[in-house]
Amino acid sequence: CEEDAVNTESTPAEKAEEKPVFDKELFKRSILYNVMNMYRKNLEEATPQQIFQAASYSIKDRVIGNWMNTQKAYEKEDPKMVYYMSMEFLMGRALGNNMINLEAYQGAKEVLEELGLDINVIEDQEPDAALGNGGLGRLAACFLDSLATLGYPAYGCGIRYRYGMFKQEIRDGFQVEVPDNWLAEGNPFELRRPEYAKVVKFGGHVSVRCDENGRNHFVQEGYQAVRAIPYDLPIVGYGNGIVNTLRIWDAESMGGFQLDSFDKGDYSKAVEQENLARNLVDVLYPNDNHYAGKELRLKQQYFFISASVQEAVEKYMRKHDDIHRFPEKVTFQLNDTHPTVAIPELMRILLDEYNLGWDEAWDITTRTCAYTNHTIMAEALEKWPIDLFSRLLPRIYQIVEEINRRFVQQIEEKYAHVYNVNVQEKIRKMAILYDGQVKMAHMAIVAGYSVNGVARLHTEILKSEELRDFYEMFPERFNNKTNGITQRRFLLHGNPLLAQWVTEKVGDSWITDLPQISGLKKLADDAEAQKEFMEIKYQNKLRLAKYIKEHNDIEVDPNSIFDVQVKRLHEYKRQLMNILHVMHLYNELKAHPDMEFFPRTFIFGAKAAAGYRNAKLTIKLINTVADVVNNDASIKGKIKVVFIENYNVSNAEIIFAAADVSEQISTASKEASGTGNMKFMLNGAITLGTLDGANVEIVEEVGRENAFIFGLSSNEVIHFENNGGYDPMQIFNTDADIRKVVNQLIDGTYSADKELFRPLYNSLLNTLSTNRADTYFILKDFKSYAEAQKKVEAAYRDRSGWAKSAILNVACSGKFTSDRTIQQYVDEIWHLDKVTLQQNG
Ligand code: HBZ
Repeated sequence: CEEDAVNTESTPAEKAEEKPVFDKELFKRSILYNVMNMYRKNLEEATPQQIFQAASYSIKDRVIGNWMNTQKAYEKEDPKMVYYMSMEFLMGRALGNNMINLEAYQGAKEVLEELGLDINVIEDQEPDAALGNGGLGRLAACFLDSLATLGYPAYGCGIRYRYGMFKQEIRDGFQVEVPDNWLAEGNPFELRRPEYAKVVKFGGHVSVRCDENGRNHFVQEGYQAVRAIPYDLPIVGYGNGIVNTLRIWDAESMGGFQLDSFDKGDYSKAVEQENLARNLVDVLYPNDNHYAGKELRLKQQYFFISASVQEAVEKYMRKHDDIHRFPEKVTFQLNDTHPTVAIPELMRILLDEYNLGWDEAWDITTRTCAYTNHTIMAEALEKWPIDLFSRLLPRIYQIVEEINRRFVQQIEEKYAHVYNVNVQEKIRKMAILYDGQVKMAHMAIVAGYSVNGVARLHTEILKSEELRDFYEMFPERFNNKTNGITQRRFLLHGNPLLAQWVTEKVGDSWITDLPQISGLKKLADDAEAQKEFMEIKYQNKLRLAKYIKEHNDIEVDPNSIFDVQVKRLHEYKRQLMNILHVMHLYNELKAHPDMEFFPRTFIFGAKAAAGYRNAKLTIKLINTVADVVNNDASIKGKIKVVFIENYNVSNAEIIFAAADVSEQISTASKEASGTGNMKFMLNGAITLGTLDGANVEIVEEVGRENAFIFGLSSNEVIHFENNGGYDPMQIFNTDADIRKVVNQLIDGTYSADKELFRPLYNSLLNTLSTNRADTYFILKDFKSYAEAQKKVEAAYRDRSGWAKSAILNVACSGKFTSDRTIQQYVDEIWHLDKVTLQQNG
């Protein structure tokens, strides 16, 4: 029927006329001019870093016109906007991404070639903008890419940390954290916007003044103030002329010794105020899925939120006169609970600056704010001590108290006369203020018009377990938005060979419409296509092998199975289970040197939070095992173990492209979604995983026969947890293979210091070390994992069968584009309208 359809679209020639092509000559002249103008050099004299800077300014020139047009169109059309509020935006590098989205990559590559330059070398000069820890921060970056590409009006709001996620160095097998001075050479794409500066106030106390009408006014006095200065980064949509804005705030001192009139003449306070500005945005907290309760972190949260909310309200009022209609033009999406002070901050502005009554202000706020939950891990939940919170944010705290008072009343009204419900128990579990703590998730749910999880399973667990009481009270607020990733970075940019191949087979519509990639399904059985696919995978494995040789000085065999686990290091993600299994395979090979064995390369990449002992020790263990195994000539290189230092967005692109096996082995129920799993799938790696997070949906799309699924189900895990755990000693005592590897942690096999890995041993067996032994069911799942690994090996021997499965993974990845996720946020939560523009050349 496709052939019969009447074609109303423009011909390719007409299309070419509509779309301005990238002007290569102009780009070339611009680079040469920039090198000269910025450095008084000609190209031959310039360093690669200087050429990167020059090229970035040339690309920025291409972006600027579209950026102005977009913002003018928003000004004119006055569409509803989403403000994506996030402590983290893990953007990675901008130059390559901007060239890709301007559809200028190929042209730019050719120009650089003509100038005798390799585009990869130029791109490698750029530091990653690593303003995030992991999944949550990278999701925010993918969302911005999709919002711009789909043409939705959006702002990202965040912090311009002077130091992003630390750089990881491995010394003697241990992780060492090195500061990430990403702004050292300047950031060519950013714009400082001092005209939009805001003042943010901390501390002091609240006075009540009664006006002539008998109305109370609340005034914060004796505070310390900081000036928030926004820096704007362009977010370029793919081929559509749209450029949105990521606005990140820097902190500057108020200058001079300006203090609130209350404190005039207080020298030490003035010095404190200077220091506050100096430290506020120094560094990103490097914890993922762990709440540390640091005062400076709460200051960071309020700082960027107060500035962003003030700006959103001011921007709205520049065009409108009725604040009551604010939610018709503005929505705030809170990326986890970190930005939840947006709720009382918006209330404060409406109550204290616009003099609205409580009910009016509450109505506006609760129609504006929506909340995304990214974890069920108890240790990640933000619970601020009331004394800290109220001291730092006295007026905000008063408002939180009132929100809580009314909510508790609502609980009482709802349940007072319900048979079998203990109202006090409900209040204990649900109140925002309880036990001396401010529970941020509770506030986000009570004030949010939408609460969403990030994969279907995760949302179901929220509803039935962690947030059950809230779901019972506000069922209509709960919804799921399964995560996604941008194919523009993780296939088009990261894997040019596969991208080209896909385009040859199904056309290039997948770039903005990923489900079109399903056209590959019909090729999965085609011997020629399988051969081509495997050749591309081989080339990508060579590229990664070269990276590993350069960075680790380890030779790996590109014909071996590349089995990869890259993600943050966390016990629930079970890197420990993976390396214990490697130790087991090594034991097997040593015991049976002539056993059938397909060569394997186990690749790890992971940063551990600086204070997370067992995570850091797992890195040491991986490196120690690598040293032993890689240097044991008797196994003839059949196993190699590689720990890639400083896993980040840029080397991730190279790693995903080269993977055969994608390790997604979290304890079922613990990984909210995962997004690395999707990046691997898109690049044709096969998932070896538990039925956790979005793995469930991946398997649903590709078919269980095209994945290796093992281990306890989430229901089984939750059942054990609700009944006091399980007894790992029983497994230890009965399974000789497991006993052997666990004992090897403390018997000197891998470390002369037998006590070195004792904490890992204890975490598996010793109930004294934690409240329960093997909290993450590593020994429980080990056997089933080892069996799945055997199936991987057998499957890989069948080259054609493997190629078929891998191609099907690519073909079935359409659901996991962040374009789909964003469209669902738009349709079901935000209700935005698209803006269309012509792209400038
Ligand atoms: O968010 C991750 C989830 O673990 C992952 O399953 C999901 O795919 C991803 C996107 O939804 N969560 C995080 O990355 N969380 C953090 O990085 C984090 C950072 C600071 C915190 C708490 C969590 O205080």
